[in-house]
Amino acid sequence: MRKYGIVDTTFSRIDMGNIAIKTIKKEDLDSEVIRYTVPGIKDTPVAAKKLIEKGCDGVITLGWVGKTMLDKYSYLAASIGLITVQILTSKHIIDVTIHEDEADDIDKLKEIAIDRVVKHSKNLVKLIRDGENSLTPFAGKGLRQGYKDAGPID
Ligand code: RDL
Ligand code: RDL
Ligand code: RDL
Repeated sequence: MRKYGIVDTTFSRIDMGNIAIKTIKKEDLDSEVIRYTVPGIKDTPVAAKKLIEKGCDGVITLGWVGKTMLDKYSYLAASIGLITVQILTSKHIIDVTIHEDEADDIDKLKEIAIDRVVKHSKNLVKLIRDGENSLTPFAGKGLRQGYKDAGPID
């Protein structure tokens, strides 16, 4: 049985945790999912590390970044933290981030968020359950999360 960790935030304006749980449970029937909610993105690296220490094989973080420059600096710091935890633990942490300025319209933002969470939850399951070569058939295909695929350049 595989163990997946989900880290989400109270800062986020969409409950992405529920979407990730549903997707992972549907994709991997032999799985356990542990959820850890923190205030904001800068709190996600330690939460992810704690979930890995509790036995998670991989983690998905669900962050929401506000519109200001300060928010973007917070994201950069959080992202470097998440990469550091991955290097220290040799476990995948899939960083799902929604930037509030990706769309003006809240319905569009929601659509981006749902698409990105679902696609990256599936990516996490593939990497953890099916191993290092599981995404190789899709290499170079211009896949995108939150948007339509860009596609390959022939
Ligand atoms: O440790 C408490 C906070 O510092 C932490 O939760 C931060 O991640 C909160 N935060 C900011 O301070 C900020 O300027 C967040 C953002 N911007 C942001 O855009 N998204 C967040 N948190 O999730
Ligand atoms: O962990 C999941 C994603 O966060 C990770 O795969 C990122 O590298 C995806 N990504 C972005 O989030 C982004 O804003 C990528 C780019 N831009 C990019 O320009 N090239 C990428 N990934 O390969
Ligand atoms: O080509 C349009 C988008 O792919 C581009 O604007 C990306 O930077 C958008 N994006 C993010 O901002 C992000 O934080 C993406 C991801 N994460 C991601 O994980 N996958 C994407 N885009 O395809």
